[in-house]
This record gives sequence, structure tokens and C-alpha cells, in this order.
Amino acid sequence: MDGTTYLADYTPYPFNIDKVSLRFRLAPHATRVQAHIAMTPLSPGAALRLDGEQLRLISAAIDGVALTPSDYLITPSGMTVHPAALPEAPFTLETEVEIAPEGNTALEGLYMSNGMYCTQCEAEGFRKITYYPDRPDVMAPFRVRIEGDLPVLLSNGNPVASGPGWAEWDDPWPKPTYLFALVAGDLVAHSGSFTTASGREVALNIYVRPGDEDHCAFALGALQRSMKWDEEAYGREYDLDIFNIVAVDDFNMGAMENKGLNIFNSKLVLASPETATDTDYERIEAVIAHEYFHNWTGNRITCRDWFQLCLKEGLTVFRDQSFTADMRLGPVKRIEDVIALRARQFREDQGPLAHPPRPDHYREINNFYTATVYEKGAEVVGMLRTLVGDEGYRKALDLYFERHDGQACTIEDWIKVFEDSSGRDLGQFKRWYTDAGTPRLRVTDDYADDTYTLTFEQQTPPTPGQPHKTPRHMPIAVGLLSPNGNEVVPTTVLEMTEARQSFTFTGLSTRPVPSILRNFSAPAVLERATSAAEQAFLLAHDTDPFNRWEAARSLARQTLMDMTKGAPPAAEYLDAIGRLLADDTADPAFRALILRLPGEDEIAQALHASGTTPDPEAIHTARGALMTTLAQRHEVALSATYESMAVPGAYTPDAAPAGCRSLRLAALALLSQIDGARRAEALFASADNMTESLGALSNLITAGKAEGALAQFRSRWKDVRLVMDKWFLVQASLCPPQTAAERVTTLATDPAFEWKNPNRFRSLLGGFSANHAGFHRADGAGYRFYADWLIRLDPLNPQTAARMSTAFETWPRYDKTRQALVRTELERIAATDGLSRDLSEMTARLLG
Ligand code: 0A1
Ligand code: ZN
Repeated sequence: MDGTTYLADYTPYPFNIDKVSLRFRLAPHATRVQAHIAMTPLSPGAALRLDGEQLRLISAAIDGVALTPSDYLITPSGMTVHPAALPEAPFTLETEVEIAPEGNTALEGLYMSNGMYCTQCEAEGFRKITYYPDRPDVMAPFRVRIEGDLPVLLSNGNPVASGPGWAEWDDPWPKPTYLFALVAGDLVAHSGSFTTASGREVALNIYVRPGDEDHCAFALGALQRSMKWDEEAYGREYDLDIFNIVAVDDFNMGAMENKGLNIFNSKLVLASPETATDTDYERIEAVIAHEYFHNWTGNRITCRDWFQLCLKEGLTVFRDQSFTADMRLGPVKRIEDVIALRARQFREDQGPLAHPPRPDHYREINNFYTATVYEKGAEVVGMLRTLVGDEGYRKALDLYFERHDGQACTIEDWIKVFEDSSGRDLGQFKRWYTDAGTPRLRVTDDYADDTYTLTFEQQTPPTPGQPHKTPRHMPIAVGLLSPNGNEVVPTTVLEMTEARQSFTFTGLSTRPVPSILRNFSAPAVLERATSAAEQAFLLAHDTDPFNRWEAARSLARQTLMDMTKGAPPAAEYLDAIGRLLADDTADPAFRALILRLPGEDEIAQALHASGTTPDPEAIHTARGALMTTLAQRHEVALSATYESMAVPGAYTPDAAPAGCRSLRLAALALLSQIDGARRAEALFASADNMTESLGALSNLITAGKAEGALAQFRSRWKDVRLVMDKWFLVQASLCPPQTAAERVTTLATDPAFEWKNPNRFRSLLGGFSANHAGFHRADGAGYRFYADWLIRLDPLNPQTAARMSTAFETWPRYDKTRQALVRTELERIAATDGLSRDLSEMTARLLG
């Protein structure tokens, strides 16, 4: 495809950058950027190619001598200085450009958010700031001078000098441009400090807009916990005198790990009990940790090129998941991560956007910040740890840091570190990085003469560009239980490398019940014909918490799938839920996870995988019916649970009370099906925290009794942006599907729908696409509404428009009529004049 970048085409940059000095003179419509770049030619005769977009060149000189127009060529994508104009020895290139941050609605490069200047340079935003080799393998130390009439002027590294209207920063650690950051604004800091293991004192600041400073304490604590954890778990200390975090309201993603100056979407920093839910708190802690952990996995060791993105992202997600598991309840965190993996990554892998964790070509790299690169990338790291063991993993990571500190690396470097430290051959394992698709693992078993045999067959369905797959090296953790519920074989990791492979267990006097893929040891879909009775047995007796939950989940999923075809709810499932409700020994957060039914999209995914075309209305109806049945059947126990899980005293976001609230709200969701939403009304009136307030409101919406509550909520929170996002989100995602398209159409005309703000846009549109039966309404009104808004957003913010287009990735699952309706919308988007590269790549891939 035209404009495609290929992994196979990689070549090193022919110049070394020794030092960069930048001077910014800030002005909303005409910011001047002067760059002094000291460089050394590495390959005589090479032209000097610099990236640059939307820049107005004012001047260019080499070693103080102005270049003439015949010395260089400027195109819309950059500047090339002819070899004849270049010295053979080290030289300094000086340029000055003018840029306009105020008009930058794409939120890439230098832009403005509520009067504050900020930057987003990953992946290729620096080229909108000045002419430079904007690629991750070119690393250099930066010095930055900022001039501007604003009280706070920040950049990477350590502060070196400042005065009224100016500040200078120096970052001694060589870095690629994607980690560059600058912030200038009327900001206030919530400050603290951290003393590293070797006694270095680090100043910590969280910068926010005046008025928000009392919503930062939790984020600061999360940062301190992250810094300590990385020292203990990975032996990694922080390496500058200061660590700054800035919260901005307009941000395309969650947050960004710029060296020493992380920039965050304000929703991942600001929290108070009244405005943030338990889930928000958990997410804030995880993302603060994620960005902090990048300081070593991403910044000190970075990526050679953007194909290696999962080198930093998969590993850093794996690290933040381990951190949260240690801070909270490990098994509960693992289950939450697998729920998210299946909902986003398995879904991606099943459709037209499937790609390997390390793709080999792209048109727009921003389209590859995906669940596959991040979450599946983390699963692959987890499998490596399972294969080499905890000690082997630590040894491998120590070698990784020792061998590659200061370098820009590849997946090959990463695998080599594991091979060299463990002595194992991981050649076949590498396919997890290069192949797309979720393997299906079919299991059969056999028992004779005290010997139990498990036979596995693996097969990965074709994905775009990869019709044939070869077997993967898969760690399969299994345990065996005797029929009386005792574990007779504890967790054992089987290593599967063939397409079909058997493993035997001897000395078993009765046929055991297998517990397979414990802790979800490989991201595969397990296919095994089991009875509901056996699932119920595992739910009661398995020693592996993940597989206990998994047993309940498959029971629920199968029951719902059967119900869409007219079957009644499975008695085994209803009984198992009753036993679980009575089991006070199980952790509340764990019980809450079991009580929550699979979402409608998960049921659609499962139906599709089993060869049935999903019917969104039937799924919605079945799910509601199962909730009602559960509530009727277990009303007394649910009601007792609802009462007993009320948390006394002042709100804290800690895992234990959050688990109680989660179970309480899971019980409420069922009870609201049969109590006329009476309890939800009472809770909405009395709640003193956002978790319960929003939980109650959600149930009122589902019950169709929310109009008063919505108005009240709105008038209380109209000035708090992050809470108003929730107001849009719950309505769009939970309102009755039959009229959801009309509801969101009306909401889009609400004066509070500031659609240019990515959070607000995602709340309404993302909420609506999560309203499964509403989005997939048979007349196509949902698809039309959604496509209209993508077309409208694209010229302003292509990155967010392209990301949101993934709502369409499941279209091949549905019936021919819906497929045709989606196709019409995708073709309409694709035919739009001036469509961005981001969205046109996405529509082309979606259309297949
Ligand atoms: N590296 C960040 C995520 C990020 C990626 C791209 C962005 O803009 C295109 C912004 C942020 C992380 O992993 O948190
Ligand atoms: Zn990251």
C-alpha cells in the first residue's frame, strides 16, 4: 500500500546526534522554536534527512553559515540537506521555525488546553515542533530554554536556571524525541518527595489547574508506592532529582511517560471520594505506576523502531499488572485483566483488525497502540516468566538492564536475554510476537490403568495476511482434583510445542477432574466438552482461584448462549450462585466477579466462535431474563448480601472496602430487576461517594426510572468535567437499546457535549458503542449516528477518530443485513474528502 512503512526496510540513521539545545518563545499563534543540533556524520556522503510537518522555516544554518535554498529541499513531510552542503566532520545545524499551538486540535506536537501549553510527541509528534530525525533509535541529551509569560514552565530532566518569564531544563539522559515534553501554564503543584534506596532525594510534583490541588493526594501516594515497588521487585531506582506529573483536560490517550515530566489525562490523576469511583482509583494507581515504570522499560531502554512498540508496552503493562496484584488482591486482579483481555484483545484478534504484537508494516503508527500490542504483549511476557520461573525471570531482567541500558532495542534482543540467561531455545516461542490470532486449544482426556492422559490440539484461525499458522510454544498450567474435591496433582506447567500432544499422569486410583490453563497461563481459547456438573464442581473445589472463577464464567456464558436459543437457565448455574452467595469465606471482590454476568459483547463473541450468528436483541433479552431469574431465586441471600456489604465509616479507596462495595453493587444490579429499583433509589439519595452514587444511577437507568436522578446529578456536577463525562457515559451505555440511537442523538445536542474534548467524545460515542443492542440496532440508526460523528471529528482529531472506529471491528460476526449496513457506513467514511491517513487506514483494514 502507498505510504506503508515496513519492518524489513529498517536502516540506521547515518548521523549521531551529540547534543540538542532548544529555545521556545511561546505565543499561541506564533511560537518560535530555535534548535541547535550538534551532530557527527557516520556515513560519508549521506544526505541529512529531517522530519518536519506544519512548520514555517524562518532560517537554517550550519556552523553559523546560513544555508541557501539550493542547499536543501522542503516537502510537507520534512527537510533534506544535500550532502554537498554538509561538512564531513562534526557540525552544528541551527534552525528556527514558527508553529501555531493554538490551532492544533489534533493534540499532537505542541498544543493548548485551557490556556496551558503542553506537548504529546509519541509516536511522531515532535516533527510538528521542529526539524529533526523523529525516530526512536536517535537518542540525544537535551537542553531546553522556555520563554513565556506564564508562572510554570517545565521540560524534561532537572531544572538548571529560571527567572521571570523564562526557565531552563537539562536532561542528561540521552532520549529519543518521542519522550520530549514541555508544559507552560498557570498551574499549582501538589508536592512530596521520595528517598531512593541509595539515598537520593527526589522532589515529586503533581501540577494541576488552581482548584484541583486537593484532588492529587492519591496520585502522589501511588507514585511513591510505584517508586518503592520498582526498587524492590526489579532493583530499579529513579535517576533524576525531580519527577513531575502534569494533568491536562485535553489528551488523546491515558498518559505519557516523557522523561521526568509525565503528562496525564486529568481523569487519571484527579480523585476525591465524591467524584471518583473505586474503579477510577484503581486505574489511577495503575497508570501512575505504568508511566513511572516506563522510566526503565521504555526510556532507559527504548525501541529501535515503532514495530518494536510491544517491547516497551507489553513489558510495562506486565509490570503494572504485577504491581497492582501486589498492592491489591492478586487473584482478583488477574481475573479483571483476563476479562479485559478477552473483551478487547480477543475481540480484536477475531476480526479484520487482527495483527501480531509485533506487526511488520503500518501506514499510521498511531493506529497500533492496541490491545494486542499492550495487553497481549503483557501476556507474552507473563508466559516467558512461567517458562523460566520467577528466579529465571529476575535473572533475565537483570541481564536485560545490564546489557541494554541506554540502547534502542528489538524483540530479538529481548528474547536473546531470556535465551542467554536460561540456556533455553525460544525460537518457536517467538511466534507469539510475530503471529496474529488467538490459538484454540482443544482438549480431550482418557483414563485407564491408573493413568490419566490429556491430549491437546492447538489451532490458530487465519488472520489478515497470515492464512496459515504453525504451532506455538505454549505453557499450559494444569492441576488434577480427585472426585472428592482434593487436589491430587498440584499445578504443573506442561509445555506444548506440537500441533497435537499428549501428557500422562500416572498412579491415579480414580479418574481425576482436570483444572486446565490455571491462572490463564496462555492467552488461548480452551475448547473442552464438559458438563455443567463438572464446572460446578470446579467452582466449588478448585484450588486455583482463576479457574474457580473461570468455571462460573463458562457456566454463565453457556447458559446465556443457550437462553438466546430459547432454553431455560441451567439449574447447575443457579444453584452454584446460591452456594457462592452463602460462602462467607470467599473474598467479597471475588464473589462480586462471579456474580456479574458476562457482557453482551462477550456473549456475541462466544456465539460467533461457536458458529452461531449472534442476535443482539436476543442476547440483551436473555441477559436481562437471567438476571431476573437469579434475583427471584436468591432474593433473600442477595438482600442480606446487599445489607451486610454496606461499608461503615468514611470512604477509603482501599481494596477491602472497594471489594465490599463491588459485591454490594453486583447484588443491587440483580435486586433492581425485581424490587422496582427501590433500593437503587434509596442508595442514590443517600450515597456519599461516587462509586455508590453512579452504581445506583446506573441501575435506575436500566430500570427506566432515572430521569429525576439524572437531572439532579447534572445540576450537582455541571461544573466538574470528569463527572459530567460519567453523566454522558452511563446514559449512552445503559439506556434501553430500542431507543438508544435517539437518546444519544439528543445528548449530542446538549450544550455540555463539548465534542472536541476527547474524554467527552469518548464518553458519549464509546458509551454508545458499549450499548451492544443499541449500537447494533437492526435498522442501522446506531451505525449511522456513529459514522456521522467519526466523519465530523476526523478533520480536527484524526487520532481519536481512528481509535473510535474500532467499534466497527466486530461487523463480520453479525447477520447479512447488519453487515451490509456497516459496510455502507464504512464506505461512506472511506469516501469522505480529505480523510486523514489515520482513519483511511482504519476503514481500509475494517473493510478487509
Ligand atoms: N506511551 C503511552 C501511551 C501513549 C501513546 C501514544 C500517545 O499519543 C499518540 C499518547 C500516549 C503509554 O503507554 O502510556
Ligand atoms: Zn505504556
